Amino acid sequence: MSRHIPIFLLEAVSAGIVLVFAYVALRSRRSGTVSPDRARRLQTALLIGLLGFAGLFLAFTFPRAPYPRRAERPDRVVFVVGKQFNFAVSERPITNDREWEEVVQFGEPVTVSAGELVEFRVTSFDVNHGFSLYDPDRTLLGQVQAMPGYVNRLRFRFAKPGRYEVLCLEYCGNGHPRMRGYFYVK
Ligand SMILES: [Cu+2]
Repeated sequence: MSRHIPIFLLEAVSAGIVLVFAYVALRSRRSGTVSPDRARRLQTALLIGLLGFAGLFLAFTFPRAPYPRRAERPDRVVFVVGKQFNFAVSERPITNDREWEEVVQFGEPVTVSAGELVEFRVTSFDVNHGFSLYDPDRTLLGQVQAMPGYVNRLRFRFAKPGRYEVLCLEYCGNGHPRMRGYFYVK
Protein backbone atom coordinates (compact mmCIF):
# COMPACT_ATOMS: atom_id res chain seq x y z
CA MET A 1 0.00 0.00 0.00
CA SER A 2 2.66 2.51 1.08
CA ARG A 3 4.47 2.23 -2.25
CA HIS A 4 1.35 3.61 -3.96
CA ILE A 5 1.50 6.84 -1.93
CA PRO A 6 3.77 8.75 -4.35
CA ILE A 7 1.38 7.89 -7.18
CA PHE A 8 -1.60 9.16 -5.18
CA LEU A 9 0.33 12.35 -4.40
CA LEU A 10 1.16 12.80 -8.07
CA GLU A 11 -2.48 12.31 -9.02
CA ALA A 12 -3.63 14.76 -6.32
CA VAL A 13 -1.20 17.41 -7.55
CA SER A 14 -2.23 16.81 -11.19
CA ALA A 15 -5.88 17.23 -10.21
CA GLY A 16 -4.94 20.41 -8.33
CA ILE A 17 -3.24 21.84 -11.43
CA VAL A 18 -6.31 21.10 -13.56
CA LEU A 19 -8.55 22.83 -10.98
CA VAL A 20 -6.28 25.90 -10.91
CA PHE A 21 -6.43 26.11 -14.72
CA ALA A 22 -10.21 25.76 -14.67
CA TYR A 23 -10.49 28.44 -11.97
CA VAL A 24 -8.26 30.85 -13.90
CA ALA A 25 -10.13 30.19 -17.15
CA LEU A 26 -13.48 30.96 -15.46
CA ARG A 27 -12.18 33.98 -13.55
CA SER A 28 -10.52 35.56 -16.57
CA ARG A 29 -13.89 36.19 -18.21
CA ARG A 30 -14.51 38.92 -15.66
CA SER A 31 -12.31 41.97 -15.94
CA GLY A 32 -10.48 43.12 -12.82
CA THR A 33 -7.31 44.73 -11.66
CA VAL A 34 -4.17 42.71 -11.06
CA SER A 35 -1.71 43.65 -8.38
CA PRO A 36 1.83 42.85 -9.61
CA ASP A 37 3.05 42.49 -6.04
CA ARG A 38 0.40 39.96 -5.15
CA ALA A 39 1.05 38.10 -8.40
CA ARG A 40 4.76 37.90 -7.65
CA ARG A 41 4.14 36.66 -4.11
CA LEU A 42 1.76 34.04 -5.42
CA GLN A 43 4.30 32.97 -8.04
CA THR A 44 7.01 32.60 -5.39
CA ALA A 45 4.72 30.63 -3.09
CA LEU A 46 3.73 28.28 -5.93
CA LEU A 47 7.36 27.77 -6.93
CA ILE A 48 8.41 26.96 -3.36
CA GLY A 49 5.44 24.59 -3.01
CA LEU A 50 6.30 22.84 -6.24
CA LEU A 51 9.98 22.46 -5.34
CA GLY A 52 8.99 21.13 -1.92
CA PHE A 53 6.69 18.59 -3.50
CA ALA A 54 9.29 17.53 -6.05
CA GLY A 55 11.87 17.14 -3.27
CA LEU A 56 9.48 14.99 -1.20
CA PHE A 57 8.61 12.87 -4.22
CA LEU A 58 12.28 12.23 -4.93
CA ALA A 59 13.06 11.51 -1.28
CA PHE A 60 10.28 8.88 -1.22
CA THR A 61 11.06 7.18 -4.51
CA PHE A 62 14.75 7.58 -5.29
CA PRO A 63 16.19 5.42 -2.48
CA ARG A 64 13.94 2.58 -3.64
CA ALA A 65 15.30 2.56 -7.19
CA PRO A 66 16.60 -0.98 -7.82
CA TYR A 67 19.99 0.07 -9.17
CA PRO A 68 23.45 -0.86 -7.88
CA ARG A 69 24.77 0.88 -4.80
CA ARG A 70 28.45 1.41 -4.33
CA ALA A 71 30.50 -1.58 -3.12
CA GLU A 72 27.44 -3.74 -2.65
CA ARG A 73 27.87 -7.19 -4.21
CA PRO A 74 25.05 -9.37 -5.47
CA ASP A 75 24.46 -12.83 -3.99
CA ARG A 76 23.38 -14.12 -7.38
CA VAL A 77 23.91 -13.05 -10.97
CA VAL A 78 21.31 -13.93 -13.60
CA PHE A 79 22.02 -13.40 -17.30
CA VAL A 80 19.24 -12.21 -19.57
CA VAL A 81 19.29 -11.80 -23.34
CA GLY A 82 16.31 -10.47 -25.26
CA LYS A 83 15.82 -11.43 -28.89
CA GLN A 84 12.74 -11.33 -31.08
CA PHE A 85 10.58 -12.74 -29.50
CA ASN A 86 11.76 -14.28 -26.24
CA PHE A 87 13.85 -13.60 -23.18
CA ALA A 88 16.55 -16.16 -22.39
CA VAL A 89 17.08 -16.21 -18.60
CA SER A 90 20.10 -18.20 -17.46
CA GLU A 91 22.58 -18.75 -14.63
CA ARG A 92 25.40 -18.83 -17.17
CA PRO A 93 26.35 -16.09 -19.65
CA ILE A 94 24.72 -16.38 -23.07
CA THR A 95 27.25 -15.39 -25.72
CA ASN A 96 25.78 -16.40 -29.07
CA ASP A 97 22.57 -17.28 -30.91
CA ARG A 98 23.04 -21.04 -30.44
CA GLU A 99 23.35 -20.67 -26.65
CA TRP A 100 20.36 -18.35 -26.65
CA GLU A 101 18.28 -20.91 -28.56
CA GLU A 102 19.36 -23.68 -26.16
CA VAL A 103 18.34 -21.68 -23.09
CA VAL A 104 14.98 -20.70 -24.60
CA GLN A 105 14.15 -24.21 -25.84
CA PHE A 106 15.65 -26.54 -23.25
CA GLY A 107 17.07 -24.43 -20.39
CA GLU A 108 16.28 -25.31 -16.79
CA PRO A 109 14.27 -22.46 -15.27
CA VAL A 110 16.39 -20.20 -13.06
CA THR A 111 15.50 -20.34 -9.36
CA VAL A 112 16.71 -17.70 -6.91
CA SER A 113 16.13 -17.52 -3.15
CA ALA A 114 13.86 -15.01 -1.46
CA GLY A 115 15.88 -12.35 0.34
CA GLU A 116 19.11 -12.66 -1.62
CA LEU A 117 20.35 -9.78 -3.72
CA VAL A 118 19.89 -10.80 -7.35
CA GLU A 119 21.61 -8.92 -10.15
CA PHE A 120 20.18 -9.27 -13.65
CA ARG A 121 22.67 -8.54 -16.43
CA VAL A 122 20.51 -7.66 -19.34
CA THR A 123 21.33 -7.28 -23.01
CA SER A 124 19.82 -7.89 -26.45
CA PHE A 125 20.98 -9.72 -29.56
CA ASP A 126 18.89 -7.67 -32.00
CA VAL A 127 16.87 -4.55 -31.20
CA ASN A 128 15.95 -2.68 -28.00
CA HIS A 129 13.65 -4.57 -25.67
CA GLY A 130 12.24 -3.64 -22.29
CA PHE A 131 13.15 -6.13 -19.55
CA SER A 132 10.59 -6.05 -16.74
CA LEU A 133 10.02 -8.03 -13.54
CA TYR A 134 6.47 -9.01 -12.63
CA ASP A 135 5.73 -10.79 -9.36
CA PRO A 136 3.24 -13.70 -9.13
CA ASP A 137 0.38 -11.17 -8.63
CA ARG A 138 1.39 -9.41 -11.84
CA THR A 139 2.72 -6.32 -10.07
CA LEU A 140 5.54 -4.58 -11.90
CA LEU A 141 8.61 -4.51 -9.63
CA GLY A 142 11.22 -2.94 -11.86
CA GLN A 143 12.45 -2.63 -15.40
CA VAL A 144 15.54 -1.85 -17.43
CA GLN A 145 16.26 -1.58 -21.14
CA ALA A 146 17.72 -4.58 -22.97
CA MET A 147 20.00 -2.95 -25.54
CA PRO A 148 22.23 -4.52 -28.20
CA GLY A 149 25.87 -3.84 -27.39
CA TYR A 150 25.26 -2.87 -23.77
CA VAL A 151 24.77 -4.77 -20.52
CA ASN A 152 22.36 -3.07 -18.13
CA ARG A 153 22.16 -4.23 -14.55
CA LEU A 154 19.03 -4.43 -12.44
CA ARG A 155 19.25 -5.55 -8.82
CA PHE A 156 16.41 -6.85 -6.75
CA ARG A 157 15.63 -8.67 -3.50
CA PHE A 158 12.53 -10.77 -3.91
CA ALA A 159 10.29 -11.22 -0.90
CA LYS A 160 7.56 -13.51 -2.20
CA PRO A 161 8.22 -17.05 -3.48
CA GLY A 162 6.57 -18.03 -6.74
CA ARG A 163 6.76 -17.78 -10.50
CA TYR A 164 7.95 -14.42 -11.75
CA GLU A 165 7.39 -13.25 -15.27
CA VAL A 166 9.55 -11.12 -17.55
CA LEU A 167 7.60 -9.16 -20.13
CA CYS A 168 8.87 -6.93 -22.92
CA LEU A 169 7.97 -3.29 -22.30
CA GLU A 170 9.43 -1.88 -25.49
CA TYR A 171 7.60 -2.38 -28.76
CA CYS A 172 10.03 -4.50 -30.78
CA GLY A 173 8.02 -5.97 -33.67
CA ASN A 174 5.04 -8.15 -34.51
CA GLY A 175 5.71 -10.72 -31.78
CA HIS A 176 6.19 -8.12 -29.03
CA PRO A 177 2.96 -8.92 -27.08
CA ARG A 178 3.98 -12.55 -26.63
CA MET A 179 7.63 -11.85 -25.82
CA ARG A 180 8.36 -13.10 -22.31
CA GLY A 181 10.53 -15.11 -19.98
CA TYR A 182 10.20 -16.40 -16.43
CA PHE A 183 12.06 -17.61 -13.36
CA TYR A 184 11.25 -18.83 -9.88
CA VAL A 185 11.80 -17.47 -6.38
CA LYS A 186 11.85 -20.08 -3.63
CU1 LIG B 1 10.72 -7.01 -27.21
